[in-house]
Amino acid sequence: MTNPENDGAGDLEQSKLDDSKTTTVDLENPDDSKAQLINANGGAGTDVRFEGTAASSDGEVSFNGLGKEEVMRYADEPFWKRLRIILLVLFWIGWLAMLVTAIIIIAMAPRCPPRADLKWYQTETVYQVMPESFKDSNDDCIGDIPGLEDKMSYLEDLGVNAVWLSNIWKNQYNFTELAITNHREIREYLLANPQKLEDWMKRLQKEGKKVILDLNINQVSKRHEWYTLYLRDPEKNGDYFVMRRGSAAPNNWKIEIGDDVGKPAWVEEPVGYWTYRAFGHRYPDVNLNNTEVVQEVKDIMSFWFSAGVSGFHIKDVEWLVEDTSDEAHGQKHTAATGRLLEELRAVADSFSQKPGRERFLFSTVYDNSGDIASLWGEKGGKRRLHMVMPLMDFFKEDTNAKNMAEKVNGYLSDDAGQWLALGLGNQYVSRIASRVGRQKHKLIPAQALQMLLPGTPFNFYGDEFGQLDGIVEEKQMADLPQAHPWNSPMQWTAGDNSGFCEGTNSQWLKEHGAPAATYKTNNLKNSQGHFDSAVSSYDVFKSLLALRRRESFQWGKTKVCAISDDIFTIHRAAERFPPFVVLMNLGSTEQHVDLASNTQCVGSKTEATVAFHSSMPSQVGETISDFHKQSVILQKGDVVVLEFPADQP
Ligand SMILES: [Ca+2]
Ligand SMILES: [Ca+2]
Repeated sequence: MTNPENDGAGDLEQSKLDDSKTTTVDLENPDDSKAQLINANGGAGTDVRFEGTAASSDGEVSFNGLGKEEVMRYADEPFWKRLRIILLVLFWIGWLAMLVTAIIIIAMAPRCPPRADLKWYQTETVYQVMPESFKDSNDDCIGDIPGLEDKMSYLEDLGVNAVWLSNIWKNQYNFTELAITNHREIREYLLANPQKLEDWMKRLQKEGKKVILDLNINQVSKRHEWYTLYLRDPEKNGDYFVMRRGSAAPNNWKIEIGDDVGKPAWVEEPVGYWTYRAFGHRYPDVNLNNTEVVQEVKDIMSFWFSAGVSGFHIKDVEWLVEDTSDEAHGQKHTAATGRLLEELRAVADSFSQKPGRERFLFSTVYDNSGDIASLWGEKGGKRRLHMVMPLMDFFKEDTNAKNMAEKVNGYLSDDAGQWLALGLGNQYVSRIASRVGRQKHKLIPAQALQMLLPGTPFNFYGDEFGQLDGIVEEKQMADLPQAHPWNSPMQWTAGDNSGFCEGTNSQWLKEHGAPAATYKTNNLKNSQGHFDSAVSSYDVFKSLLALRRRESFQWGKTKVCAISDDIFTIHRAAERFPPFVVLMNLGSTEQHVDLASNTQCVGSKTEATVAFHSSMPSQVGETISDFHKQSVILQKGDVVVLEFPADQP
């Protein structure tokens, strides 16, 4: 129901409101019309109405202008007609000119050259240390993690932001690696617990630095909890190991690596239960076909990824999962290993959401026989390892350009997902400087190979200045089969114990070698001081590491050739960036290289700038033109890198 009184009062109010909100505009047009803008509902909306009066009143705004007749008279005059047409034409010409200019600018503007989407582990150089041999902090002459922490500034100066620590997990035996007793604890003599390591890694992360660890999962110590549980109840817990029941070994597989090579790989323990051991009788193989075990491995990875680890080196990758139904070939490179790698990759990927913080997985293989292509890449949606390192231990005293080209071409893959890890040495092989022996001049070409091929370089500590193998006396070698003179302590200086420790002799030094007698000259400080040559291999290493940051070396296409027995070439070219040619003389005499007759290997551009010269650094920056008339002269062991102009779009 409505109240009439209230309705009347409402109308009055509305009327007052209408008047107060009215603004009248006197157009003085021939019809004497007057336009009013009226707020008809108290401000919520606006009406427009015309009134038939020309008179002004208070509050009205009025203006004068041309009448319609006047306007029409001027409008018909030829001058104004022409002006209107000219202005109209000019407007459209201007508009079209702007359109055409915009199209030309867009079409002619130089496009940015395509850049590859590389992750940090593809652009950085990795430095591998045996923590026991790198730097001692407490005078027991066993290197440790605080010692390494102190030396991180050295790595930074070298241009390295990623360090790979080998074999740090708790082990049944000192200085060996196979008998891990706990994947979440650290060897005592390394002077760090997981929390300390985590704190350190998190500090490094803030500086953009990375730590990589070994992931040793193929076998464990017999003192590992898993094996203890197995012994307690083989029927219930046996599935954690490659185990078969029976009165005889399931097949005649032999141990192929380690101290027990050639012995049967199956051991009966306890009676009626056989466990498989690929690396020796003390190290039972874990059953990585068992989903519970795989979950344990994933948990170990997550534990360390969460603590700040940036990548894992998966050890003994070819041996991970066996196929006992295939007695002839089931010990190595099985299809099940590929499937396991996909599961482990998924864990790394789940920690890789933040750009620059991606986690990666890689492995070393010692030859490219077997199905190594199945280990890595992202083919057909099967994401496996990020990288594989076919160790370049073929590089020796007698290496020439031809056998090097053959080997390297065997590693290069057309699959962009199959990124290479480039390593010349590790703790299991004689050091590169010792391998080239009396052919010392070959050390620099070896470094160039590691730095300038497509992939990520992994430098073994000391190789950056050409450290030689240490010395383990023959008597000790007989007593200590695990002795490895190639991971003797880092030779920092010519001082006592080569600057590695200030204590007295330790078991570590006994087993892994005193520094070679040459350490007084063959040490880092000496190499940095240029005492024995104009350009040391340390200088070369640093220069090549910097050169590697150029686009063509980062993601360019690669062509590798031997243009003679002595001259090895690498051509690297990224689209629309300056291409490079690397020339190396592996022979023992001076060589004159005629580029013009080797265009299939080095390209056909006729002008270049010297980007690197191993024996004459003063030549860097000089321009060489017309290779048809002049050849490039290389002394023995020389590495020369030429930079060519980029292709224009
Ligand atoms: Ca120590
Ligand atoms: Ca295995």
